[in-house]
Amino acid sequence: MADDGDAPDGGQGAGQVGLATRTRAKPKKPNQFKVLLLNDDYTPMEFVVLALKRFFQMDLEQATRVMLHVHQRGVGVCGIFTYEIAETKVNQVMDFARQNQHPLQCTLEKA
Ligand code: TYC
Repeated sequence: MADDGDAPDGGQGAGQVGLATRTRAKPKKPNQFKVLLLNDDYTPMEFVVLALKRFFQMDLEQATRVMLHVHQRGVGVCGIFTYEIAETKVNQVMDFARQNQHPLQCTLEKA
């Protein structure tokens, strides 16, 4: 995975010589998706912080900052991931909220 296709040699090492036959070795990046957290009036702040720590590996300070941003602005980004990972995070947050009977909402958006 070290090769991102951007190497001047076309990403195939010293073996490739002669004309450049393509402008890009491979697609630049997999599609990225933002995981968004939405504000509501009922979910306790501590629960949101706990979810951010648990599913997004944030420390207390980061999680508190993101939670307060969402609380004040209505929506905030928890992280940016490939589709499969973003979808998993959304499901984890939504399941955790449901299990604890909080209306917390989490969704995806193409980055
Ligand atoms: N607004 C909630 C409260 O005052 C806290 C909260 C923050 C809820 C972020 C959801 O995504 C959220 N208890």
